[in-house]
Amino acid sequence: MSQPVILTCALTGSIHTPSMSPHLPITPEELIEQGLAAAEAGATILHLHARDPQDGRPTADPAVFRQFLPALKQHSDVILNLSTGGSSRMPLAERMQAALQTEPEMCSLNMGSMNFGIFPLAERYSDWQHAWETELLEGSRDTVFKNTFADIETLLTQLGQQRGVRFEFECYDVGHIHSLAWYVRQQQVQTPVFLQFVLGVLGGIDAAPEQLMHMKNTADRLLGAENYHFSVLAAGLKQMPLGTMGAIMGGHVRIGLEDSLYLNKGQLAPSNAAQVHQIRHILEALGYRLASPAEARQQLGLKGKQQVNF
Ligand code: KMH
Ligand code: ZN
Repeated sequence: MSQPVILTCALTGSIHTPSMSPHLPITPEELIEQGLAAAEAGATILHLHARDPQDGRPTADPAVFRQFLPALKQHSDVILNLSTGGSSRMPLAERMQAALQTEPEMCSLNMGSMNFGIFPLAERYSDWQHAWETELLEGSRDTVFKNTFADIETLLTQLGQQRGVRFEFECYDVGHIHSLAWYVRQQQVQTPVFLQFVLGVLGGIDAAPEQLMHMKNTADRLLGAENYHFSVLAAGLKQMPLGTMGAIMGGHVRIGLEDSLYLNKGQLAPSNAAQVHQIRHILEALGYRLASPAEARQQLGLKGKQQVNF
């Protein structure tokens, strides 16, 4: 029997904006409701960003995270993974504050500076609810998503070594895998590592099957297949097909409204749980099952939900 599939559900992110879908969770109450529903539907991990409850603008304010983290922890066994990516225009010190204070089991760690173009989304919509939405989208044309080696080392040290946080290493291209392999060789990162192959972000590798194979082959060559677990995150409409391909390749899957607002072309997902149900149906039809949080904690070497600070 193939290994159970660790399913990450990324609830809201900082790419999509409120005017793009009425189903994108914004407030702490909506994040709690959608997070628990996604966990109930089978999600193993929730990848979490926060938003200003007033207008949906991305925020990294620890006080906002603290409005929803305790309820998610109390009412589910799901693994809570805090983003240190925030939004690409935030400085790292701001992006990592919530994780420093709450000391979660997992955090994302972005493995390189890059362009992160979400400005093409602006031309697909018209009646905007908030002025900040088009400013954020257009602003990505001239923003570098900064993740220098010093930034990476700050996260490895202050969250990894000092707080026992394990990482979802976000790799948007093969160069990011090269950087991670270097840190493994420097013994600054312990194996097995958990790689998130991110495909389809404008500025990173494109979302095509041959590129997923290229990322996998690169990780095998630079890390060794026995030294990493991988998950597949494809942005937009490639989310379900490339995620499914990832599971078939022996990997794990990430879905969620952070990365795609859709179930299918032209069909908005009515919730994060609907995407969980969809990928679960596909995977189970192919003979796979979803991993429980307990199985994933064991496989990824997590510290346990009682070791967090919320
Ligand atoms: N939005 C994803 C493409 C992070 O939060 O650290 C990448 C991401 C980064 O989730
Ligand atoms: Zn994220």
